[in-house]
Amino acid sequence: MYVKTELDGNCLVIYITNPPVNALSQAVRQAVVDVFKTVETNLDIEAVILTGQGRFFSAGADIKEFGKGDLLPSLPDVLDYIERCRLPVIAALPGTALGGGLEVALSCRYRLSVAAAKVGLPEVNLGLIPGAGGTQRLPRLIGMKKGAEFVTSGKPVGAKEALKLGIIDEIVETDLLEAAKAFARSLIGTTARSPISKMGPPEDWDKAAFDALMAKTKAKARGQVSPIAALEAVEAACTLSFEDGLKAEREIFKTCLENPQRAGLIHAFFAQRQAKKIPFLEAAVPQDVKSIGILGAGTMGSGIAIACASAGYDVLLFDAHTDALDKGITRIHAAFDHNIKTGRMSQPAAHSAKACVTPISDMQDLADVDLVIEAIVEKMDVKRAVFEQLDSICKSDAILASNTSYLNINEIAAATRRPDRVLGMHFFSPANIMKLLEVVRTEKASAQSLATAFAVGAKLGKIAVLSGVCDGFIGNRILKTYRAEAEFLLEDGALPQDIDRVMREFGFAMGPFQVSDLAGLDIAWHNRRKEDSTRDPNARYVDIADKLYDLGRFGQKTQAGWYDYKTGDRTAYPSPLVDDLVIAASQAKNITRRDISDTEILNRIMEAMLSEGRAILDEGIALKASDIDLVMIHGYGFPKYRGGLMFYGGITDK
Ligand code: T1G
Repeated sequence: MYVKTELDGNCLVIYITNPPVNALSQAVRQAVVDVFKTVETNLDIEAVILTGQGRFFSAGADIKEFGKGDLLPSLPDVLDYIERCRLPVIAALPGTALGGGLEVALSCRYRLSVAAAKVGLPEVNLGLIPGAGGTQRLPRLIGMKKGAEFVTSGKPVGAKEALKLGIIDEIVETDLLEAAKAFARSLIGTTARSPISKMGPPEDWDKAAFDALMAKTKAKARGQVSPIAALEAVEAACTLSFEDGLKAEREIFKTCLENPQRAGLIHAFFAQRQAKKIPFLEAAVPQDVKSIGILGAGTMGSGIAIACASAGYDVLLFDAHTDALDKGITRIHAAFDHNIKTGRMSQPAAHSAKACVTPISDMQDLADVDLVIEAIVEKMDVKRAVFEQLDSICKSDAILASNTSYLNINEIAAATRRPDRVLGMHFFSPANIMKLLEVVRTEKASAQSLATAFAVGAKLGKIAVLSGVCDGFIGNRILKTYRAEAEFLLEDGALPQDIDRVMREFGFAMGPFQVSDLAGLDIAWHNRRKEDSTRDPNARYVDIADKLYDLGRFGQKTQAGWYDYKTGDRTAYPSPLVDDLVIAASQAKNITRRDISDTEILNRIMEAMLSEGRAILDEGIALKASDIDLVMIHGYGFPKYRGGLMFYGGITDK
């Protein structure tokens, strides 16, 4: 099929038909070219509309084809047929047009869309740039600045914004195709407007502004190539003829195609869609969840409440301490007010989300909630007691989830008479921002309970990954090895600022010691004390962080930790005191310090994490290597363009 056509009198409607998203595969491209060849010869056709079957116009090129060589006709070839057609082609967008999908629409003479349509050029998210004229046509249509923003951010805009920018010509509130046919017929016998390719270069071209934008983009890219490449293509649109600009774009596109970052980012794209495909959950029907009880109004609990209320759930926020509850509600309202200020949320949306959150101080009020998410103190005895209470308060089919970051949820489940409905939903702070959610599968959790947690995670806009029960589940367990190896490297000869620099150059936003200073050395110290009784006495233990704690150096909060800080300045300054402490620690263990290369730093840290990732796979804690990649990317800042920890280590799902 790939393309369906309908001749309504003198008007030909061409439907791109490649479910589920009308990806522009080679077969689709060939079919479109074939149709346009007939348009050239069939003179009964006096108007042409190009649209998409279903809820998408097109999600762009078929991502599965990348890396498989040139499959002709190329998309630019297809756009040539559309743009050179003897009749002006009208694009009718029944929904989203992304990447090559928008490029197809831009090669049409006019663009009509439904109000719900979105348009964007997300190629940079795949390590690519628009490769079919998007970087040349869009800046001509909407200007250099707006065009550059489109291609470097990869963010789509809605129909209203697209209309304002001039990307679409009309938002149709009635029947899209009827309106498009009427529009197309109105052009018969008239001189339609010139194609975008005949428009002059962007009128707002400004070399200085462009250079400033390039500098900003480079700083933000943290080693990712595609946003910078996309800007270079936009510069070609501003300084070269359309034909030469198209050639420049194609060369830049091919360079990105060959860059390993493209494979990494596309791996991460498909990994995200594979994570929710869990064989033993396929037949499970998630329970309906409308109301969620959240226990604990601290940072995590209020963050989870913000996420749930933003998704439209009714939220009962419980805390045993009134002042904590008040603080939690204040934090929640402040977050929604901030969302209004930053334009993340409309005023009505933020106000209705605020109204979804009801503070309660009596657990009995949780009797009718569909799901409880517990986010109280990380103490097993307290959690077990609370779950026992919940078990007697909540309705029999309510699911009870713990947000614990490492405690054994099987033990928590054992405190209830409903272990089939007890599981983990491990959010990452700040829970209303971080995308990752580890759904922790206890021994007795039912498929329906797990499917319900995944469904809630999807509605929250989270990337949910299934984890088994172990200390630290997937992410924190790997993070522990990362931190341990970093501290071994300190004793062996490196300094915190060396290690952090290497990890930032690899693509992390921050190195492990900067992260520690942000998270608080006191929290980590308390966690280590809890492990003292069970720690293997023969395991290598580095006590430098303990010494920092003893000195009251808890990190940014005390303006001193692994680094020194100045008031009002979050810059991490290497600390001579810490360097001395590190050197003394090596001496105390008779370790002869040596120069450690950047390569050794990176390889030892990566190998420590990979070894733990392999163990997590072998133990079945994670179902797939790509799940581990998602956890490290979306929970711990592993650079997405490297595809994630396991992909970087050459370990992929069979
Ligand atoms: N190619 C191939 N498969 C795709 C696809 C694509 N472009 N987009 C989605 N899919 C699959 C996806 O893997 C999943 O498969 C199913 O469709 C539903 O997707 C030349 C070079 C459109 C917003 O980057 O952002 O054009 O798991 O679960 O949540 O210049 O899909 O069912 O087997 O995500 O409703 C640029 C990528 C390509 C858009 C829909 N385009 N897609 O979200 O469904 S490069 C993109 C998305 C390009 C040109 C350049 C989203 C969506 P399965 P889904 P959704």
